[in-house]
Amino acid sequence: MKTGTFTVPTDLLTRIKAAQNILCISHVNADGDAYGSVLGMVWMLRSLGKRATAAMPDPVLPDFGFLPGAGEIVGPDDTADDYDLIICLDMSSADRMGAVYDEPRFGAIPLVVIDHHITNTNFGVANWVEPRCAATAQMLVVLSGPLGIEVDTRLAQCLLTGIVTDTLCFRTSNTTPEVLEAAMCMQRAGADLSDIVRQTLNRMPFSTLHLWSRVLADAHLDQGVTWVTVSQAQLRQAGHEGDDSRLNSILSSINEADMSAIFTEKLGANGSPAVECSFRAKPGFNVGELAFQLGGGGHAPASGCTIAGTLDDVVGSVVPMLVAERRRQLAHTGATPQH
Ligand SMILES: [Mn+2]
Repeated sequence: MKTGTFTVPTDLLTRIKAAQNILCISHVNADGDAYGSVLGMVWMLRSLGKRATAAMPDPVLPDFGFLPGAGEIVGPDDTADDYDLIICLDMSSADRMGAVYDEPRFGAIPLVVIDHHITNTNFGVANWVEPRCAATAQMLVVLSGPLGIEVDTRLAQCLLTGIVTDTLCFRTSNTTPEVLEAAMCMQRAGADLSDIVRQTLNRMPFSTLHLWSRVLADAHLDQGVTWVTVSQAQLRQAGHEGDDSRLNSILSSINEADMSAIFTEKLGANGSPAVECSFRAKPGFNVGELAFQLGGGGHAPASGCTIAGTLDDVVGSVVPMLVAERRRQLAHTGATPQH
């Protein structure tokens, strides 16, 4: 398996090899790479004879129930307190662990980070952050080399799912030859590519179609930025739960826009209004920095943040920032409009 392009930090390898009972955590609002990498890590550790537990802050989404081990993922109330290592996967900052990180019980346990987000805050005692990888699952394909792991079908299925979902099936601009090599290795090891694509990208409930029909009817386009809002009332009417990255794909395919945004109304922890912002940028443009400035994170082509306030307030302040940011990037970075 070719892993020469990337180097796994020695301190991370040493800690993983020494640990015997490991908690693997991924992030709130989990996506395919979160599930694929947290379960992949568990399968890797178990194949080395270690005890490993996968934990996620939110209940497992039914869409990812097909992943080997998905039924074993525990929530915040079902973790133990005798782990000797915590591995955080696909997480750019500690707060992304949500309620699953129980500081009083876990504060003294060494915590390491494996992630591909360029905005990672390096919050572990050992951090492997590799923004050249398109998915955390791709990093685990690399990690399987120095750990001496023979990839079986279960592990391959988990890791290829992370790669397929984060690259939208090899369509994102960060789909390098190394991504394809990692995917090829997983397919050779038994992962079912067409099944993964069908399970993750090529299916949706009718409630999604219903929601999109309402949301897209009120889509906006202004100076190269397109956006939609999703209210709690619209989600309720459509009987729709949670987020949908495919709506991002639709918006980011609009000819006349270089940047796009989805503003989803949320209720904050204390009942006060908040808005989840999800940004996309065409090649040559960058929405990662803006999300970071607004307290979120992500990459140049895709990023997000959550801002306190009503839908109207947040849209009213953030859309002008996107418009200004696009104009600045057109002027200073040589980015060219994509239309
Ligand atoms: Mn990822």
